[in-house]
Formats: sequence, structure tokens, C-alpha cells
Amino acid sequence: MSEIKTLIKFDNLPIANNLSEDMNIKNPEFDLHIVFDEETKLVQLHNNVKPEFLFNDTYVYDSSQSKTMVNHFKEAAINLYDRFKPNKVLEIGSNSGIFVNNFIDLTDVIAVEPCGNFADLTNNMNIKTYPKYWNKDVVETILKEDGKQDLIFSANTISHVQNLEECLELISKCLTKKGVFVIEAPSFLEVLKNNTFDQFYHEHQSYFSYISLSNVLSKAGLEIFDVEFYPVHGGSYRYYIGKNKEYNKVSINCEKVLKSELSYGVDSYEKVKDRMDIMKRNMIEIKNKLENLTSEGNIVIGYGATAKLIQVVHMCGLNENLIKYVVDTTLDKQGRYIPNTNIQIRKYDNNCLNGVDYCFLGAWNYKDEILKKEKQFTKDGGKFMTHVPEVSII
Ligand code: JHZ
Repeated sequence: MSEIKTLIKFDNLPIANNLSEDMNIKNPEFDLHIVFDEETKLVQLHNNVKPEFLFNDTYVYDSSQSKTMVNHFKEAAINLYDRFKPNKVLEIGSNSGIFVNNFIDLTDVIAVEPCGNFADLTNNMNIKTYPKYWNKDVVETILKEDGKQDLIFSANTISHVQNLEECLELISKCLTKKGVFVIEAPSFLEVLKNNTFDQFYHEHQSYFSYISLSNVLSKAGLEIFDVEFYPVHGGSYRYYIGKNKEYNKVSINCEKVLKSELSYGVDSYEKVKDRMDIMKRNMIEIKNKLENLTSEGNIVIGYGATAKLIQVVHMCGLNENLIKYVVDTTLDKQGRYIPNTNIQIRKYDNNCLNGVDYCFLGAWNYKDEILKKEKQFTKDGGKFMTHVPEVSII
């Protein structure tokens, strides 16, 4: 049995994307217990919440709301197609279809997406989408109806899976002999460097480093043969994975990433645990700063009702006196509340920042996109506040 050690624990947090329709109805809360596995060096959520609570037909996160992500996945699709020339492509966790839709005119493409609302969306784009979780049953059906796949892509989804071992075995089963499996996931090293404690939430089961992912993949007979860094979601890696020995030429990038993680100490429980204390100080500073700003009479709102902002609100103990409301472009989020608070999510429009002094960046990962869009607000004296990598006014 490998040794599991606690890194940080939060009691009673609501599920981030389970936004309240009525502020008087309390949403269920669950502990969030983040642990370090000494054997694989994998940082994971220890206590699970049933997947049906997390990913269902009313799931609100829509990847198409950011131009940055739409462009990112378009480029990803083109690059992957050019590099591997796959005849069959499968995406696990296709959300709004901003990756798979780029393959429509290129090659055969299918998807698996457990959130019915999004599976309907891509089925309506004529992309065959199984409205299912990635499990034995769906893999059997895919093997029967569609056959093995040359490219399996999954962005920000494998890190949501609870039974990682089974998930990877099924991927290996579904992949052709020389097939490539590509994962994108936020880098745990970047989480540590940037103090992004708000990446810890119930949807996120695993917080991969190159080191920990290599360890869990090897158990399923898979190995990383290349890795690339992308700035999205606070700094992510795109991992290129093949069946063991089918890709014996491992890129120099792998060695570089491994070195940077080892020199930071991502594989050391003590080093990682030290960073948790810095994150806790960051949480206190956020609340102090917001208290100062509001006590001086400033109107402070949230910009982007991200899953991350919901964590900030709860982990820092914020309320509607500190964050008056939040603006967001996602239709399904508007009018609803940050779970178990009186903080409402309002429609984003041209006038929604009128009278606002400070916007707390919930969507700090789209800082450049947002600052560009809100030039008039800042020109008129409005300011943005962020907590990444430390509490500051931009
Ligand atoms: P965004 C989600 O996290 C959930 P979230 C999930 N678990 C995951 O792993 C990551 O994504 C990858 C809004 N917005 O992408 C739109 C504006 O209002 O940071 C979105 O609601 N105006 C699957 O929720 C939110 O911000 C804008 O100009 O933390 C962004 O959410 C822009 C750019 C965004 O993911």
C-alpha cells in the first residue's frame, strides 16, 4: 500500500459549477481533501463526489466563451492533424465541441461527453457524440461501431476522472498499435508557483505533474514521448503518449520538464506542503485587500464566474459586501448565485461595469483577453484586482 499524506483540507465546500438558482436554497457541501501519494507522487482529491453530481445535463461550463480557448483548440487540432495524420479521431470530454469541430472536413471524428446538454450540441453539428462517461460499456460500443482510434485527445478531462487506472487501460484498449493519446492538463508546478489554490475543487480529481503522470501511465503500459507547454488555464502541458516501446524516441522536451519539476521539488511531499502555507497566506491577503477596498467606499465586483472564483469566495470567506456581484458572458450562469452565498451572477453587457471601481479577476487565466476588451473601463479609472501569482492591483 502506498502512503497517502494530507496537503490541505477544506471542510464543507459546495460544488463549484452547481450554481444556485435561489439563494435561499442551500446546495449540498462536501469536504475537499487534497493528498499526496508517496508512490506515484500524484496529488489527488481524497474524498470523491459522485460524478453525476459534477457532470450532468445542466453543466454550465462552456469552453466556447473564451476566444483564447477557441483559438487554442483550433491550433491544437491543426497541429495534431499535421503531425500524426490520423484517420480516426476521438475526443473524451468534448464540451462545446471547440476541438472536434475542426476535424469535420478532415477526417472521421467522434466524441464522448457525459453532459447531455453539450453532447446534444455536438451531435447537432453532425459529430457522433456518445452522451456517456468514459467507461467499459462505451468503449465496447466504440470498438464495435467505430473501431480503434489513431488519435485520442482529452483536454482538462482526464484530471476529472475518479478511476484513473481503469480510464487509462480503456484508452490503451481503444488506441491503434501506433496510436497517439494526447492529454492537456494544468501543470501542478504552475499551480504551486502561482499560488493558484483555486484550482483545487471537487471536479479536479488529479493535479498532474509530468512526474506523477508518467508514473500512473506506466502502470497502464503507456508512456509520454513528448510534452509542450501552453499558457492556457494558468499554464498547461500537452502530453503526447503512446503504447510502451512503440515510441522509443523520446523528445528532449521530456527531459527538460522533468528537470524543472525535480529542481522545484514537485516530487517531494515536504516541498509541496510548504507551498500550501503560502497559499493559505494568499487567501488571508485577498480578504484583507477586499475589506480595505470596500471600507474605502469602492464598489468591487467579480469578473468571470469561474469555478475558480467560487473557490476563492468560499476558501477566503467572502460575501456580497466584499464582492457585490459577478459578471459573466455564459447565458446559463446569469441570474444564478455563487452557491450558498448572496452573490449574484449578472449578465455581461456594455454597461455592466458602469459605476464599478474594481473588478476582481475570477477569470485570471484570460487576463490579457479581458484587459484588451476592457480598455475603456481602465481608461475611465476602473481597476482590476488579481491574486495570481500574488494579491495585486493591475
Ligand atoms: P474558465 C472550468 O473551470 C471547469 P473555470 C473545468 N473543470 C476545468 O477543468 C477548467 O474549466 C478547464 C467567463 N468569461 O475557462 C466565461 C467572461 O465572462 O476559466 C466562463 O464562465 N468574460 C472544466 O470555470 C469563465 O469566465 C470573458 O471575457 O475556472 C471562464 O471560465 C471571458 C474570457 C470569460 O474555467
